[in-house]
Amino acid sequence: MLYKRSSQLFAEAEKVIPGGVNSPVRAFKAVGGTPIFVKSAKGAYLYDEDGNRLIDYINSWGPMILGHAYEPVVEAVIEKAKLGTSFGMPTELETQIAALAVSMVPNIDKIRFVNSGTEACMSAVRLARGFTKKDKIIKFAGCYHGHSDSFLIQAGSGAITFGSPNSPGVTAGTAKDTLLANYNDLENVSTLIEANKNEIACIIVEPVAGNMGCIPPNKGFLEGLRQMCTENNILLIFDEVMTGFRLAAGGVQELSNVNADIVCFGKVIGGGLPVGAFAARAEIMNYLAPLGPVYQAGTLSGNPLAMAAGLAMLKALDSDRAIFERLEEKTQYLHEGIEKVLKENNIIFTINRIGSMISVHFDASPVVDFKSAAKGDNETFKKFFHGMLNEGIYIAPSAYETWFITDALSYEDLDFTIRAVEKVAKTL
Ligand code: KE4
Repeated sequence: MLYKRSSQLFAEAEKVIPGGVNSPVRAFKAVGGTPIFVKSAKGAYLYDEDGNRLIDYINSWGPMILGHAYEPVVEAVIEKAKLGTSFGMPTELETQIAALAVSMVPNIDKIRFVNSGTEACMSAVRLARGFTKKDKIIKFAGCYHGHSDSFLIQAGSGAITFGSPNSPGVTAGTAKDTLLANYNDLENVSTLIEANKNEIACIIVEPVAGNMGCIPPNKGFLEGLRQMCTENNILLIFDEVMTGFRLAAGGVQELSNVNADIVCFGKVIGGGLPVGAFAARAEIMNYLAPLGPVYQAGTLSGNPLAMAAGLAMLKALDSDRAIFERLEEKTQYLHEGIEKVLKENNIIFTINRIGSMISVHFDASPVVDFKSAAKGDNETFKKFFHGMLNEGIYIAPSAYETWFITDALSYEDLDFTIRAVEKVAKTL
């Protein structure tokens, strides 16, 4: 694979954009080499600036669940753009997508749209603090809820990759209100709650973690969090920015039958345009301005183009619920194929998978939390990443990410990918 043009473009970008990228994980720092500049994408494929075609397993970090340039979304955005691109005034479209989202997701009455997953999670925590009149939050090491100050404490995703899970610029005053727990460790959470009696506003959790690789909750973990929150007047926030409208129409609440108090969304809900959202029962959401005292706002919140894309996406998922089974079947097929060829080549690995999320870890032990995820052999991962790229497969440029399967992937694409893993395994 040639990357001459991408390298030239990266050198240009570095002159005017910090690190040449607008989001750190894109910079390939964890795997080395220069980032790929994409020219276009369609379905399961990316077409880069050097004319290479790549099978995409990142899909913009989750949104492109139906494949790139999905016609109904593209058409909806084009038509809407002709009627104006932003008004800063209410539109019927916002009510339509809000009503559809509320009908698809359990245990929410109202939803507020924002422009990113970070904004959704940041606002959800402020709402929880305002509603409970308590200051502290519990988050889990390795979970990532965006780059708001309160979350950059042992954060996952790019924060781990760059070894700055506790980012400079986050004040001690902020950090003291963020308590850190271990994922899948209920005893640890219970100890934190006891030590901070009546001071904790919320527990925010990725109900399926996707920012330290893919880590499903152990049996009883979410149920345990629910019970502890109910018993201690703590709000349970499910950060479903990754899992919402991906693992099921109703997300992990539907899969687990565990009800969160506030749910955060991003990625899929915007169909590839900048959309985040947070939702809860009316009693909580009515605490938000202009109805209640908790302030939250945004010039481009509910932007018509973003809402048009999101509505087209949610309509497609709502009308074809079989997609979630198709995604699960394709991901299982890929899992079994990769597992077979890695075993045949005596590679030490473990694979985590749930629904259309999967991750490959180069370590033998089960990956159930940040500590076990960090044990993965990163040198092997780097070779794997670049080997797959050379075979025309684009996976996350970091071991601390999950792959996102899209319905646009054919079984031929999956077989091609498995054969690529087989070739690369021989070089590891
Ligand atoms: P955004 O602000 O990036 O839209 O969403 C933040 C966020 C919140 N919650 C979860 C569970 C998330 O996964 C994310 C963002 N995910 C990363 C990928 N691991 C975004 C990629 C990036 O930072 O460029």
